[in-house]
Amino acid sequence: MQGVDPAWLPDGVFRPIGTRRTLIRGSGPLVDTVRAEVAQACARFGGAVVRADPDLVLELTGDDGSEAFTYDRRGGCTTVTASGGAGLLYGFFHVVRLAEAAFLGEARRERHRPGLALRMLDHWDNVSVHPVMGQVERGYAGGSLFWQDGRARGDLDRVRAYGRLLAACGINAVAVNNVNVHAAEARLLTDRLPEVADIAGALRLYGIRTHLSVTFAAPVVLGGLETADPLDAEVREWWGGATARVYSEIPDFGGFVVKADSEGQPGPFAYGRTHADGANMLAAALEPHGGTVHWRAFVYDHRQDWRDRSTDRARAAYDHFVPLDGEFADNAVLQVKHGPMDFQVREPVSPLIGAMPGTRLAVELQATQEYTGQQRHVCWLGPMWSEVLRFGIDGESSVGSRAHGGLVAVSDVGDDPFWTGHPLAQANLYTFGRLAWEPAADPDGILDEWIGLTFGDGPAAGVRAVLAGSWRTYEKYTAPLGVGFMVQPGHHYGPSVDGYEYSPWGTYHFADRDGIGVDRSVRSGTGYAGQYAKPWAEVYESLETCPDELLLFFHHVSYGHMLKSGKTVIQHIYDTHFEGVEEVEAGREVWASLAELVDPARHARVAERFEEQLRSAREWRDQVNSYFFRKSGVPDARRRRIY
Ligand code: GCV
Repeated sequence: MQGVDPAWLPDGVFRPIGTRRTLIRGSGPLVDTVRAEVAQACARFGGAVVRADPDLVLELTGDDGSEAFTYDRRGGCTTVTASGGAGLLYGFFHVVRLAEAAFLGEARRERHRPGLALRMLDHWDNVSVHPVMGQVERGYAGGSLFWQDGRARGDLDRVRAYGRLLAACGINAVAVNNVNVHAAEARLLTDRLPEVADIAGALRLYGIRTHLSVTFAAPVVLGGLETADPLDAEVREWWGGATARVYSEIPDFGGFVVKADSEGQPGPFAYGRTHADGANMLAAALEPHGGTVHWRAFVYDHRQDWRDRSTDRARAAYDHFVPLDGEFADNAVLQVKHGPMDFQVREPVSPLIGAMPGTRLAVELQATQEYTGQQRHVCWLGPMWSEVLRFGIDGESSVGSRAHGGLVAVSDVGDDPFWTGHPLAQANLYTFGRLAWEPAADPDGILDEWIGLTFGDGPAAGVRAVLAGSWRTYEKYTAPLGVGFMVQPGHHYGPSVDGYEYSPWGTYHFADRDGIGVDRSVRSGTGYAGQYAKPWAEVYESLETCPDELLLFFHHVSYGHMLKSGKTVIQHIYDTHFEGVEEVEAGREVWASLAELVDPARHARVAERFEEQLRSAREWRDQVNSYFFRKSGVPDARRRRIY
């Protein structure tokens, strides 16, 4: 596609396959996709699709829908076998990733299967441009890939190319519209369904199922009923009929995503019903067709009085949903944000994830960088996500192993030529897919894989240096020690230490002249720390054992409080903010040194973003340092410039 960055699938990565003789056995739509891929690579590099004497065999042995594949290397031949079309597709991309190594060496047999069955991207895309949120809510990569001029795109080439990129990192589900469902978008469920079907048709070629965000009020706003009460027979019938019509147009439709009773979206509370009642009604409508409802747990009071110290937003999801454990239908998945607040650069893992053993949970991450630099800053989130997925909920079983309902990320993609606005933000998308496939994978290995595919060897060390520590760098120059927010209200870009301090959103830091932080202990605070299983409830409860990086999330301490690092809180704030900016300066220099080794357009885009990142990081440093110097009166031990 002209003018569009090839991301992790540049032509060159197909050379090892494209120069070989490949035998393809089996039939079906995904085998056709694989065959077309191989044929295209051979046309470019001189290999062939053959009937005998192959170097590579790609074989579909059945049709059981499995995504697993076997990779086998023996007698100078490489074989991928799968019993489902998707497995063959993933096996093909596995060979692409291995490059020459797929055709070297002897006697290797490996079985690959995804750790999580559902690996999904949620797009917060609006069909029409929303007056406040724009077309893509919290989108930093241009307009929507799916919707243009108030309709589904007529030309779906870009959507197909997106599907291809996603399949190459293992993603198998996409929700195509915003969880805040506005008037036009509500109709995607009914009279505008053919537009969704067109998109689903393009994504299906790469094994991706399409999901739709729906409004809980649909029976009223679309069906003309007087109620959306989930226990009302007519309402249930309406949903049953609407869902059946979806499946008649999109037989492999994945299901619904629902944000209910959250930030103004309608939900079951209006009818005195529980969230299990609401989710189960939709689950019942989807069940005959094999679909799933993803019901979001992001339910909290966004009209809180800041004076009210008894309400703690961090507690909300647990308080609302844990009493409902065991009540959700088998095809209802509760989708939980990975942290208790809202995708801050540092949050503890949501205690809900460990507290609902009788419910299928999906964990939601945010690839779109709402609070992590909005794709103007380099911030590779792989280490943070990996920490979340490997977190031992009860000291043992990991989040990754509890996410039976899958791993979901809010997509960072738009119609930008580089897909993600900041070209290096592609690494987040890729890392998400690979971690969803293998939640225990080493994120650094995934980063190397992405760099190798996207850039080749030349600039690899430099690109790695820019990305590897970028999440910690971002953390250093923004809100300290897990306290979060301190962003400009509304758009959430750039610093405003008190921006949300006296607001109704429940996101406070409580800084005064003596100290800072939120007391969430059981002993003297909101009791949030007690929502964790052992050992975490005790670890977080105590000032002695609470990890430094989360200290202000769990405790209110004085500026002179000594961290485990041996620094006081105030000196930590000063030091990290100076260091963070220095690290951005260093990253910018490294990037500049790669000019000859990186495609000029891509290089220029990143270079331009680095200028803004540096400006913004300095602003963060100076506002945060000045704020705390003025509040505390404690000077920087190193006497650096604070305003
Ligand atoms: C789609 C945060 C964001 C909202 C988003 C919401 C959610 O509050 O700022 O834009 O809405 O999360 O996850 O539903």
